[in-house]
Amino acid sequence: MAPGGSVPPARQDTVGAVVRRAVRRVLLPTLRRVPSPTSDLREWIALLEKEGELVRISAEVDPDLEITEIVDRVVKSGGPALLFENPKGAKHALLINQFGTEKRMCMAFGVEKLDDLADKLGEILELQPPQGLVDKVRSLGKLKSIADSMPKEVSKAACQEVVLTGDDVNLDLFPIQRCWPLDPAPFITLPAVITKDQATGVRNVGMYRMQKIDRRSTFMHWQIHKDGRADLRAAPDGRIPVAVALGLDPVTAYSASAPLPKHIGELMVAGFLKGSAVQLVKCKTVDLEVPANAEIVLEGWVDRTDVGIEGPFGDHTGFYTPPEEFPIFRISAITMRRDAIYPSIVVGKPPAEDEWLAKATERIFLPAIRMSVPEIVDYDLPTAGTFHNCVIVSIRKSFPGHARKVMHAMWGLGLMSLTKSVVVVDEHVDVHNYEQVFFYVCANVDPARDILLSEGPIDQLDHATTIQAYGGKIGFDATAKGPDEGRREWPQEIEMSPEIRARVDARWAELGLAGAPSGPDVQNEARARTLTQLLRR
Ligand SMILES: Cc1cc2nc3c(=O)[nH]c(=O)nc-3n(C[C@H](O)[C@H](O)[C@H](O)COP(=O)(O)O)c2cc1C
Ligand SMILES: [Mn+2]
Repeated sequence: MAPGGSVPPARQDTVGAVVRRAVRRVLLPTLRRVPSPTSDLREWIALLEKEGELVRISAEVDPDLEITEIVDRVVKSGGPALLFENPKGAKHALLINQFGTEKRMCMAFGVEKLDDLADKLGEILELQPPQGLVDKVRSLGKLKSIADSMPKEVSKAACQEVVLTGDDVNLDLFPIQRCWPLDPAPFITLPAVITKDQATGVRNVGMYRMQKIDRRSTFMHWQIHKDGRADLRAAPDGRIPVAVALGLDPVTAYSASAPLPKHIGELMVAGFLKGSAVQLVKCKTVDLEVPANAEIVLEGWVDRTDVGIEGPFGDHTGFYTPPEEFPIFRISAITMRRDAIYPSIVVGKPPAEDEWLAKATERIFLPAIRMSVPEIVDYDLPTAGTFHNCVIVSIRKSFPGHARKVMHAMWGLGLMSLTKSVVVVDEHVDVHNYEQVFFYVCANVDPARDILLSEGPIDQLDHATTIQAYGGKIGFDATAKGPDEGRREWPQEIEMSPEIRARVDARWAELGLAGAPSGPDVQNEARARTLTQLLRR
């Protein structure tokens, strides 16, 4: 390096680096600021429209099967949200496919990528006793954001502009879809169903399909492992009040589908993810509170002895779930906004719109899973595995049998316990790169040694098990095994040396191969991406 000159080269670099860092950290985020989560469905629709992510359809379209066929084509081609303004036979518009792409899911949460959600939650979960003043102030800020997330009660709400009771209660007002040809009736598919534990008063919110029976009643599809079902089971007099909120802001709607432990409030998590508390208003005919920003609210009762045969229903498993006994929801009031918009979703053979609800859950729950199983680096629930059929997990392996420990942990963790198969790989494997995972499963597994068969609770919707909701589990240990696990010497994986890679990188332009990938990693990544995209389309 030549000595002299007015500014020493090292100093110049440092100033340049500082400026570059400032631009990257301060200016760029301001320029491409992602909009914050929206406060209600109408603001969300306006945002979608502004961003070219929503198409209004004014032609009359039939909620009986026809909407499904249109939406299925749009979802599978990565198309926009749809607002059907004239559904046949109904008084209200229908919004669908609001969650159907990764981009819209990120818009809903006001993040650039879904992984940012994990970072946000991880910061809170990993709160440590603060060291020093700066740390204390930062921790206080985080604690305040939790306190500010608790739902708040308000006295007036748009969702009660119209109140219908008695004979005026009429589900025929809404464009409830019959989704698939063998469905016996229309189903409400995107509800936030609110109940309370009668003993503790703890509120639960869950998303459970509701088959329409008549103008004033539906089934309530509370599966046996779910919190809503537990609230009914525990009711001292066998009946509980129920409120159903339809047409929420997208984050609160998502929170109803989140598999949280029973004592953790879905609406608190929604408030935290939104950055503002969910506002609640008291119901008119039952002792419950509902999100004030809802478009439509159904109030009523469910009684353990008041049951009927629900289904079949074309489900997210890709099959029809067979008819089965479920409780009936008797509606005592419908409250709503004037010109309320009815929200819907169609599930079916994957990929469907619910894929991105599941992917949001996968990312949001990573830090929580790491709290119990810290050796987990990352995990992936393949869409084709319909949430509960398969989980791929990468671990920092540090003792014999470690992969099996993680399999058992997954089978013991909340609703993850329902998963049928667990694939465990080493930390350097990209769990989202299915081709890479397949390589390690094929290469590293000795089927006589590395497969763990077990049994346990299985998702109630699973049709493959002999007994409903109980069956087999399989674990694949695709990690490297060495002498510490009593195996012969494990071979080394092939890798080019860093020096040669750097040399070829430096010479790439000279070779006249410009435009081609400049190294094996880039190459593999590019191939993996196309494969993942194919799987997701
Ligand atoms: C679109 C959609 C439909 C769903 N339908 C049902 C259903 O009919 N019954 C059910 O038990 N779970 C259903 N789920 C899953 C539950 O919403 C999920 O397990 C949630 O954690 C339940 O809340 P809980 O844990 O408070 O019971 C559905 C999820 C989605 C995304
Ligand atoms: Mn719950």
